[in-house]
Amino acid sequence: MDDEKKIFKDNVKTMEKKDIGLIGLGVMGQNLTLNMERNGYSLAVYNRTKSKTMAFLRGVGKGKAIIGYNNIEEFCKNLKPPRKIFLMVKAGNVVDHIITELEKYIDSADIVIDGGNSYFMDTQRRCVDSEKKNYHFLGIGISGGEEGALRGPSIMPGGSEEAWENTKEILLKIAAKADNQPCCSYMGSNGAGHYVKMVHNGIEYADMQLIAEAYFILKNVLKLDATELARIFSEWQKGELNSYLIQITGEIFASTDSETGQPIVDMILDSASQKGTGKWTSQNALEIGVPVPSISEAVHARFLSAIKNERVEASHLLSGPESHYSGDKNLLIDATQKALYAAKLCSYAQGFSLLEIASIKYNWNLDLGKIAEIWREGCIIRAKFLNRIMTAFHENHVLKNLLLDPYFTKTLESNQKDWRFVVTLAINNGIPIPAFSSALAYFDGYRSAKLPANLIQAQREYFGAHGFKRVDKKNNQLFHHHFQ
Ligand code: NBP
Repeated sequence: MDDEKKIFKDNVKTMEKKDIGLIGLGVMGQNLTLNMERNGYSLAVYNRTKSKTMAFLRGVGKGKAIIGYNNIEEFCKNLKPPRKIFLMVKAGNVVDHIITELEKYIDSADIVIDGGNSYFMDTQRRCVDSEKKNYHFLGIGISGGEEGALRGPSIMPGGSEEAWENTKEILLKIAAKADNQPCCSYMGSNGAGHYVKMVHNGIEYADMQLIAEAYFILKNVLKLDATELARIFSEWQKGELNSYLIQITGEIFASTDSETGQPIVDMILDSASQKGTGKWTSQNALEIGVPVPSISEAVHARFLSAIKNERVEASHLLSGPESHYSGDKNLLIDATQKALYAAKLCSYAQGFSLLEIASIKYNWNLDLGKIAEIWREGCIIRAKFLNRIMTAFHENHVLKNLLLDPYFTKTLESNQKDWRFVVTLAINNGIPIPAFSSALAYFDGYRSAKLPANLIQAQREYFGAHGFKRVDKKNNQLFHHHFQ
């Protein structure tokens, strides 16, 4: 028996069919496999690149109830009915390609589960296809990265309700737990799970950008070094800002580069990448007409960061104010903390408002309180204040916007002086803060009974005779005016 065959065979404890199949042994697939095995399930795994399967079974998968296959037909034959097959592959055409292959070997009660970051409209199409072809399809959002996949992610399933009933025991077991409750709940039909995950990522973009802006203000105005920043973030972690992202940011500041001994953050090029989920959130919000300026600004900020060479050239030609602050250092650190918290509340309010409108538009009946509940552990945006969001929606099922909840109203009232101070200071110092300032503009716009849109309507009427509603008439009738 050659070495390869031996490796695949070594892991077979019994010749029994396996409980679950998983395709795609990348970062997420490997860790989810280990998570499911640890929770008592046997697995069959398949990966396009055979050597990766071998390395996995020889390494962390060794001696476990996991068997590897080199072809999809054999892989399918060795799964218990109804088959439950997880796809943990790159989103897009790859998913369609694998589904087409699987369709040759699966039966009517079988369940295909796409756990990647698929676009929700692709999931909707795949759900329709699966119904026509008489099998079940689940599109599940999984958040938590490598660590979450292994120890317990936050899971957002959507699609066939029957498939959810048949897989929920597994999903609830492998999910993270908050207050002993699984961070996993059925979101709704067709693309609901992937939509909720997409908005999760949109909020994540805004959250990361806000933290980056707070860092930039403290670094440029107060000239703080990484050691001081690490101390400040670990202090913030003890308060209202307590969250996974604040925690890892503190740890990042404390970490040094092994080559130079410098703080690692200072050695990393200031050019951010993205995989598209933030952009999708922003695009869909534009499509259905929901304002999410802080999420969109976070996406734009990554694009702007990515044109590094152009920025370097521009920096020699375009001038701005020198950084200057003569006030109290601790006062500014404290104000930045309050501003960050207020801006963060506003960006979460935008994300949840998008979920609310999308739920109506796509007929999902999303439970916003439940979504906050399952984001409290396991996922990247897990944060202490998600308890506040959960309570807000549980106490008021028809809450239109989180900003109207008493806790949010009170917090924004008490933090806004510092928020305005920090935004003004950053602008006067020429520090770009698109997320901080757009969140403030959202807050000011949302709380304004009157906005200057009357003038916009007048301009539209002037050049296009589009019509306008009048302040002194209650009905929706459109009026016209001759300007000359
Ligand atoms: P990786 O890049 O680590 O792995 C990608 C997997 O897709 C590999 O198994 C790869 O096989 C497979 N694959 C590709 Br690429 N092209 C293929 C093809 N044409 N046919 C068959 N298989 C193909 O990704 P990952 O980080 O594990 O992410 C997997 C999914 O989970 C993605 O949709 C991702 O967006 C999502 N997700 C990732 C995270 C995260 O933190 N990483 C979090 C949440 C969700 P190969 O080995 O042969 O190349």
